[in-house]
Amino acid sequence: MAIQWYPGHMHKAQKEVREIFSQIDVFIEVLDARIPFSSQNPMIEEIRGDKPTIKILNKTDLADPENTQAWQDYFEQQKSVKTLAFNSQIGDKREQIISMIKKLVPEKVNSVKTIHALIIGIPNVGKSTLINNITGRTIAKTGNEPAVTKNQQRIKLEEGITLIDTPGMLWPNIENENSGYRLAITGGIKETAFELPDIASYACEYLLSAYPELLKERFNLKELPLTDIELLEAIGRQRGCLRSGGMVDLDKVSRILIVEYRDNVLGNITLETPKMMETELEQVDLQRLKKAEKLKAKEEDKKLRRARHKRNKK
Ligand SMILES: Nc1nc2c(ncn2[C@@H]2O[C@H](COP(=O)(O)OP(=O)(O)OP(=O)(O)O)[C@@H](O)[C@H]2O)c(=O)[nH]1
Ligand SMILES: [Mg+2]
Repeated sequence: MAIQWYPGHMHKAQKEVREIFSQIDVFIEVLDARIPFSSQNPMIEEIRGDKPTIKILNKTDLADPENTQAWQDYFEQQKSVKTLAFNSQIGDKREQIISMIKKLVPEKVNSVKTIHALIIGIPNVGKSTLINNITGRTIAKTGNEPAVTKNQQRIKLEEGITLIDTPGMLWPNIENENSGYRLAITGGIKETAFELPDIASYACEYLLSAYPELLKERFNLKELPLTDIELLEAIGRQRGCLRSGGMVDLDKVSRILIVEYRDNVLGNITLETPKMMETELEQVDLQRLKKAEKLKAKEEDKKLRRARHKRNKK
């Protein structure tokens, strides 16, 4: 089952962004460095068009540095996009962000006009933390769960820049199922929208192929099992997550794995690479094509039946 989460407040949030679109000089799209592609909201891409954009790969302290660089190179090829690898819990790149914003809107730099920078992105990615980091004060409410910010908030900086914080937004149809899983694993989707063992199994399958050594080390496993479920069971036994009768408690061990992943206890792990996304996007295109063909066949069948019905009536 595909994972989806698009509550009403997100629909409202995207409408409100569209309403102020003409005021915006720069889009600052905050991405999760562990899932730079899956945390890109296609609806935001569509809204921003060609407006100057800084894609901030945030939470780099949790991601695999090599992959972060690969993703920056990938995004920098896009029209009017600059990137910045960031850890918004540390305040060391404030000046860099300010100067990047100014460079993108040179016409307003020495004028009385304020530069409006919209901070936008999926839930729980660190938008409000970034704002607090830039201002050096706790202005925006933050929290380790999705949908903390509920309304737009404007913050004026001394440098002639107004930052606009926005509620985290997902989109109505996450077509790439893999992205749904990754968004759930990293914490961008509310827990009621998925089953923990499903996303933990997905994580296990990926970790077995991409980061086997980190798994061995963290869970004291000399040999790794071959399948995701076997791995979950091995971790469960190792951590004493057992039900009466000795069966592994899958809910419990799944929670342990996901929490340890999110808390960076397993190590610096990125869940997707540009190469993986290429393949997945091809699959999505194929799915779309199949869906369109099915729909067409259904329509034609309907037409035929209507014509037959008419003939029979005569
Ligand atoms: N490790 C790490 N954690 C971060 C970073 N930036 C933010 N966080 C944490 O991520 C969680 C979410 O941060 P917020 O700033 O509330 O995220 P948001 O994007 O504003 O979330 P919504 O308002 O719900 O859309 C908080 O627990 C932050 O402390 C980072 O660079 N590294
Ligand atoms: Mg927020």
